[in-house]
Amino acid sequence: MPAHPMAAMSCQPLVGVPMPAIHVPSAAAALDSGNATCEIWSAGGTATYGHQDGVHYGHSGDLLFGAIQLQEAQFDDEPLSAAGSTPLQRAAESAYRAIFSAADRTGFPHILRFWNYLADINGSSHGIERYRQFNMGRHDGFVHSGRAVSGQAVPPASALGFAAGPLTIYFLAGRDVTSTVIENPRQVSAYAYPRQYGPRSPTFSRASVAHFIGNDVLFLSGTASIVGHRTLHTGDVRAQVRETMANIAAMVGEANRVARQTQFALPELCYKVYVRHARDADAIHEELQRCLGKSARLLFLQADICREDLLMEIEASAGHPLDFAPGV
Ligand code: 3EB
Repeated sequence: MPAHPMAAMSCQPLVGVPMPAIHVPSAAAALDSGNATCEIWSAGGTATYGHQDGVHYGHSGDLLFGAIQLQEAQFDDEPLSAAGSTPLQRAAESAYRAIFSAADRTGFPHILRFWNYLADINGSSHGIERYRQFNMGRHDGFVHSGRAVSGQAVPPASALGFAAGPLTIYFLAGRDVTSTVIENPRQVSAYAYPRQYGPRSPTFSRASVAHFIGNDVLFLSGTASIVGHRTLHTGDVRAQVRETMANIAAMVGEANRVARQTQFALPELCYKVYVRHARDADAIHEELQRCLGKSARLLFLQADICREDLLMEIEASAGHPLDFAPGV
């Protein structure tokens, strides 16, 4: 594939290319040489770069990559009682409104995948957990942009925490591409979680298959040790890995029923593994190799998971080329 960068994360600046820096360090000792890990999405053709309402983007042909980073302090101007919402909630709503507006205006309305990173995701302020504040703002951002908050139109996503930094959201969007959204038969849809997980449910689907001309691309959302809507194996990181892989296997099975041009196999996926405690990375690595084989493509990152009792989470994709060059 002609490598023309649409976007890069955590790299040295390239002129014009949207590059949100995200403070999620490597969680694998072997990779942890002090170098930043860099994720680059590239596409054929010449990329066009621009920005609108704080959303920086690059697009080429059928695909757009966009990113927005917002400081919560920018939304700290009104007291909670007057606004009826917290600064993080307002930042999330504002970010999503800006994203949907930029996606529509550039002609890439079809969001294929979201990634969300926020500081102190398990912390609380204003009497409510910050992940729940984020969910309320994201939900309102979808609604006020005329986007559905359940069903086939909801894109897959991940939401992770880091120690400190701006609310950071990046996304891939398509121009004409259609995609089929997949739920996990072992899990309640996240947008239908009961109220015990917060006043507004998380707005994401479990996975999707995007049908490009000539190939299908699989996007799996952040997936954890949740069955139904409950966390399983609290305190047992190896059992959490096995349950997570059972969830991923179930979704790959669903994906293969709707894929039109490709069949996906677990060992071939590209995995991003978020580890709450870096000390668990070796145990997680061992379990994954047992399940996927020694040549599995795994990137280990240290991040907070959105439920306090989750020790790890895995996202994955397939159906696209991958150059994996640790340490470069
Ligand atoms: C879960 O299944 C675990 O809020 O966007 C995974 C992927 C999770 C995405 C999100 C949350 C999100 O509920 C957490």
